Amino acid sequence: MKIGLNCYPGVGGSGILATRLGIEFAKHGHDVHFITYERPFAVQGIDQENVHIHLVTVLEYPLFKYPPYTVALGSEMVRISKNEKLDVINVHYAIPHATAAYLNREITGVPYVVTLHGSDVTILGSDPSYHPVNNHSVEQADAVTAVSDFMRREAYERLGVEREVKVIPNFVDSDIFKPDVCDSDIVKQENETMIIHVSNFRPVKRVPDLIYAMKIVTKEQPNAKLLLVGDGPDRHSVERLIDHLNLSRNIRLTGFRSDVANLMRCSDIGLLSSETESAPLTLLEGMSSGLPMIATNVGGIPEIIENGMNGVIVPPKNPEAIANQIINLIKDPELRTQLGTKARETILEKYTSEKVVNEYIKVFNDVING
Ligand code: GMT
Repeated sequence: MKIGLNCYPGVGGSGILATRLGIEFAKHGHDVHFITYERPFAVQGIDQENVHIHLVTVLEYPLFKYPPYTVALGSEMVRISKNEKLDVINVHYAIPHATAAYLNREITGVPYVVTLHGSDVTILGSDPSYHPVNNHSVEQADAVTAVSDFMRREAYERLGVEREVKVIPNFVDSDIFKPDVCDSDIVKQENETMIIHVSNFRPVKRVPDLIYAMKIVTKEQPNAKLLLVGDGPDRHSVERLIDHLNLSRNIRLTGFRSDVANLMRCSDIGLLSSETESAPLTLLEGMSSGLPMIATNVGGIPEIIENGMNGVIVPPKNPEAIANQIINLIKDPELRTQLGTKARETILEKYTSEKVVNEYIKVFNDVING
């Protein structure tokens, strides 16, 4: 099958998911054509014969205050659909990708599948400045998928979508993210408990909540260490807060790391404090690594974590609740092991690449065969 894949190529979860999916499609023998404005972050360094990258050229012109990206993307989709004889295009994150794919189908007849991820539905998609065109482009798609049941409900309730939306969950490479020997330059002392948080430091991740939680935790457990992995808009304010609360001995910021799987393996507890999420990849990665994850009770998270069984759920915007659960897990290594083991089992049962890739391929086949 010749599959066009379109996404935001940066470090956002939807782009990472789409690129990991593309790599998996290619491993299954399909021809994959990424159509994006730059080489996707997650395919850097991956050279597979049947993975092709086509970059969208956005022409600047003095008249334009806002260069018309949707027209440029649609035009590149048309070029690739015709030249490569694509069977289907799968766009990740609806705005504006679904509209470009809709235009492409008008011109070339190539069907498109929209995958809904997050703010393309919850915030932007429902805003009047985007809603009429975005809604139409989603409604008219040959198939629509969402990464969680929460996202599907949001599509109905916020976007006003009336058509069928199929839930295909996100996935994690359980061979990369797996419990194993810790092999990293970031080594903890024997009496320390290492807690890890990985994110893009956007306000929605509420990283400061973790810092306030650590202030409480370290009063009782001075050997608790928090590793903050990643980078983004809140990083500087988080650094200042750590200094202000005198926590630099207990919290370390690593910036971007390419060895997240290793860092997770070297940790004892994972944390996610977001105020909303549809199906967070870092949660799946932590669980796949056998970590007991503490995560907020928002969006699609309760679909993945069953509280007290394969992880711990806490109310959002509540550092004290996070702190209490961290302390509880520090004191109870047996519970950590129990939750981590169940977490890994959950991943192997529901969130493997094999399972998810097959579901996407089935949707594509159904679309192609009408
Ligand atoms: O929707 C966003 O704000 C960004 C989007 C992205 O591209 O990172 O994130 C969403 O998609 C990810 C991949 O499916 C999910 O892991 C994230 O939970 C989701 N983020 C939100 O819903 C805030």
